[in-house]
Amino acid sequence: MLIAVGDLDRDGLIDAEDIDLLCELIPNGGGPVDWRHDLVADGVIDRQDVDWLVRGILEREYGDSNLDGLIDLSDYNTLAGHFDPVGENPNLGWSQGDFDGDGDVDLADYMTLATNFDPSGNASTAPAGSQTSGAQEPEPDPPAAFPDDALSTGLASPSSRLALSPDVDSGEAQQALAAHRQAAELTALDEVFTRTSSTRHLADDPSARVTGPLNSEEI
Ligand SMILES: [Ca+2]
Ligand SMILES: [Ca+2]
Ligand SMILES: [Ca+2]
Ligand SMILES: [Ca+2]
Repeated sequence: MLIAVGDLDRDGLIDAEDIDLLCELIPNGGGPVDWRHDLVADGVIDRQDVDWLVRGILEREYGDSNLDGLIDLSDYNTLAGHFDPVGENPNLGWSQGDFDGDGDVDLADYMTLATNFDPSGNASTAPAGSQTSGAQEPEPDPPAAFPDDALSTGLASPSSRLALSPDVDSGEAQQALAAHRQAAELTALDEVFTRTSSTRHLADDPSARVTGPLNSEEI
């Protein structure tokens, strides 16, 4: 039987499980390399191979948890629902929002999704190097506080959060849904920040919210 390039677990599908499998191989990437895993054939398993699987073979982008070609509220909700910055859940993978394959669903994964947010599915293949694929650096020991620069450039910036919703195109219902989900997400993130050293409370910060018709119950 022919196995498609990229179908690492040979189940007949090229999907998120194959991405997860490839990410798990990276720490041992310098060891004996199975050529079927070495998608960018250079003798090592590394981020290049993952990039090729995601963008070249699947023609998707980081942040697309369900690999449907859109990076939208559905993906956002998936990530928010599995937000796990200390990696407590050992089963987290791409389809739960761990886009950099480091075993957690954290701020870096969130920023990847936010950066690539594209609910209209333009499927633009971004120029190499412009995306946050998480290749830059391993996470610091998870229970520690988020790096200060991540806080100042990331969640602490209301504009980076607001960027998640204005392009949603189907009107007030979508906007209300976005605002509602965002409120829930802000609350969840605040719990994280409370455990760390941050004193900022996004859920209490009107500037961090989408203002829109929100007529269902408050969280
Ligand atoms: Ca597979
Ligand atoms: Ca390679
Ligand atoms: Ca998606
Ligand atoms: Ca991650």
